[in-house]
Amino acid sequence: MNKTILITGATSGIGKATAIHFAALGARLILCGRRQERLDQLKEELPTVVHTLNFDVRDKASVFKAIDSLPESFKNIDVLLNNAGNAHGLHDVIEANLDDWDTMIDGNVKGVMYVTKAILPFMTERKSGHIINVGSIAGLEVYPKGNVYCASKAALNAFTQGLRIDLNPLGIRVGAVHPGLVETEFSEVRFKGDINRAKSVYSQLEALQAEDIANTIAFMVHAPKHVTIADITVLPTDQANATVLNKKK
Ligand code: NDP
Ligand code: 8X3
Repeated sequence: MNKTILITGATSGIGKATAIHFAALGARLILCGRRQERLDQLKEELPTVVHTLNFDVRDKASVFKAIDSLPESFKNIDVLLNNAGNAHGLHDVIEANLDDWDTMIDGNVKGVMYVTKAILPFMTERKSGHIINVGSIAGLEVYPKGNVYCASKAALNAFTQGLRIDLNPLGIRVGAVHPGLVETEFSEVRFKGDINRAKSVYSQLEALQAEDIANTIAFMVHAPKHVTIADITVLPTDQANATVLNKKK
């Protein structure tokens, strides 16, 4: 596959599974995250050309510095996968922690904006490119105690639609995938390392695996150039919407 793909949040879960998927197809990968040891391990293990970038998407200066540091041979980015993000906490607005709110808005919303803005010139110059944002069912429906995480993904959904409008004259494709429950490190992060609570989110049902979303992203990327998959919502069969789950007793 003759494409250069930049993936944020490649050290875990959906981003890592997508990196593995495209590496097997021979794509050139730019893998981003904050855990350098995991980036190094992926670079060593993946059967393709990999360049790693270590930055926090919330840090505007670091984002632009990292993208600026890309070698010329990696600057023709064909696909940007804005995947980095997490939920932090699950509390009603009275109990919720303001630092968690800042982390989610800064990472899930502003982080995507910074990375997109830093990479856009490579796409606008060539009038070519594909941006895929990882939203969530949480951005389409609000659930109890989801307040700011849901707001962050709803904002990302609006940003995705705005990007598609603004980049339409340039032929740059923009789409979003909105997963339901995917068994990754997501809930471990949300519950601040409480592994048992994290596991219980995915117990008594068959959750999506990160590879399921990687396959969906690949479907979006492989669509012919005149086809934009604007939105895909992917749920486990055991999940009907943001709140209705078929948990087996
Ligand atoms: P993981 O926790 O497994 O992966 C999150 C990834 O994002 C990690 O690679 C992490 O890398 C990176 N990341 C998080 N914060 C930052 C930051 N501030 N700067 C740079 N990188 C960051 O979770 P998932 O794979 O599940 O999550 C990926 C995306 O999918 C997220 O946007 C999430 O909201 C979304 N999503 C997840 C669902 C789920 O049920 N799991 C469902 C719907 C959407 P590192 O820590 O190394 O920086
Ligand atoms: C992740 C899915 O339902 O845990 O975005 O918010 S959910």
